[in-house]
Amino acid sequence: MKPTDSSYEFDVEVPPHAPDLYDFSSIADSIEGFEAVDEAQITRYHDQGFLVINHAFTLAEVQAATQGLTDLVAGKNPVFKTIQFRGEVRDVLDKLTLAEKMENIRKLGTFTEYEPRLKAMAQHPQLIAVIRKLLGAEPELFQSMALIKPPGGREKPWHQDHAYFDLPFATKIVGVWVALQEANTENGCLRVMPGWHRRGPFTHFQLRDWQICDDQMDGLQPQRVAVPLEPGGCLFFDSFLPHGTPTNNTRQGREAVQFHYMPAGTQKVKPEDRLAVFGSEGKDVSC
Ligand SMILES: O=C(O)CCC(=O)C(=O)O
Repeated sequence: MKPTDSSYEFDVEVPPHAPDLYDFSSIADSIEGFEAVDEAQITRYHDQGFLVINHAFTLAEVQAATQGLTDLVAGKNPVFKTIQFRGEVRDVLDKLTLAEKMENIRKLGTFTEYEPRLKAMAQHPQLIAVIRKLLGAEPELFQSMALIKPPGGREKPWHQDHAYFDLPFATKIVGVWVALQEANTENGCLRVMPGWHRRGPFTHFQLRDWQICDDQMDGLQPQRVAVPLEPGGCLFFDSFLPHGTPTNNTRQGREAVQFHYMPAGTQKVKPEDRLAVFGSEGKDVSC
């Protein structure tokens, strides 16, 4: 691996978020294992915009996926370059050990075609069966990402995932966030706004990230729900569900992978079409 290769990406530094931006008032309900998904859970997903399953993946599956990520970072597949490191390590990357690199990664993207163990997780038959029910259509995986929040790892501001996708506004999309390490309320588990997927698209702004304005999410603690997960647990969520994660101010890392599925064969739209829905231009709004 040649870590200083210019094809790697580096994160930019952003100001800290308000200390109460991710305060929550309750913990999400959850069910045990893929087998527990019944009609009532599907109805609940459509109402709440999310579904939490504990122990969906076995520890062996989690370990295999984790090793797959580590091998990608170690350069075992030299073609794979979609890694975003923290900006602070830009000039010293080639001096870091593998463990140090792992501590300084923010994201890995689009990896399933480069790593069979991660592909196996994304194609897990029981996972796909749940998504098929949630979508009401044959699922097609169109995005994969590893979200690594080491100690000190930065926030992911409140946003709707659909605002990132050049896909028709009316397309149903299901995201799956799988914990590879414990994600708890302290080290940066997700926060969601139950039922808010039914409010449609929110205007996004390029601030600390491509995000919903903080002012719009202010004072909502009573409605915010935290989604702690043990390794192997996962969250299914609608692409219109506002969600975010705070800075990891603990000494405990938090690693996860995320997959997104659309109905098979969905055709892309132009970025301008997406921005007409989610962007602020021409809408007389500011943040
Ligand atoms: O894992 C995280 O910290 C946030 C991930 C997320 O919300 C996203 O990438 O859409």
